Amino acid sequence: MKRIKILITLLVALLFIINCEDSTSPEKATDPAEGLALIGEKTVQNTEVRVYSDKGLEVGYNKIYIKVTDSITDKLVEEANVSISTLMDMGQMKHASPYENPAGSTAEEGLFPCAATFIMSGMWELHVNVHNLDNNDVVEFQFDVEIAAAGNTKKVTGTDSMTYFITLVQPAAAKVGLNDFELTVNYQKNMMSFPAVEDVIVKIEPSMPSMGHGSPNNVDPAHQQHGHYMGKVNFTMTGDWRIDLNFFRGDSLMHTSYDINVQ
Ligand SMILES: [Cu+2]
Repeated sequence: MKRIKILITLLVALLFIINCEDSTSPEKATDPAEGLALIGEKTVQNTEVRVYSDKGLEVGYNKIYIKVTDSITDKLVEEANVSISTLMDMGQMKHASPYENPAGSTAEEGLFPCAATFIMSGMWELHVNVHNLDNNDVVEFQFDVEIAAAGNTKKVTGTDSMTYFITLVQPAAAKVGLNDFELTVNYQKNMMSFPAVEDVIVKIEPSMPSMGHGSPNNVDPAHQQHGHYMGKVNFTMTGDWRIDLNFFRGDSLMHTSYDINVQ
């Protein structure tokens, strides 16, 4: 009996110690970029920038996370005006691509979220501009990044003769059943500007060409914000599916399709 009492006392003491250690441990115990892929890191003046993505960069929609650190104090900077831009130098000509900047000047869970839609594979420049509101540094970073080939972005000419870029964002890994379906739509205003298209009607039609059937309960992608369209796609069995997408602005504007293997 005495032994059990001692044991309980020890256990309570141990729990108390663990609790104490927890409450006094440094607040930045976990790296906000944990689990992300590091694309590049550079320091200019007293500001260090680290660029991350979910995995490597490829043709299509890439979420990009910018981590800003004061290189003198080694403290995370959570107040900054961060913006990115993209550039591909093809010799005779240069062009940019669609990209998205953080909504505000406060970091979200320690990082500044951006996105870049690379429209072709090869070497690109990723430019990051930071106005560090902690130390007032205004710095510009250039990262040379290699973009892997992938089939997520389609270049389509509309019936209005404009060039559009349609990018499949979701599903990243298609499964049997109802999947979230997300597209981005941009148009090429000029070589450096690819604004979001927010006013088109999208009709989705999945089918299994090898078996000659479609599926019920699909939801046409509707515009949310910044050229993102969200809907649902229903894959009723595994195998090779085709998703036909028709775009309308009044009259028919354009068509594209994606071939998706459902595991
Ligand atoms: Cu190019």
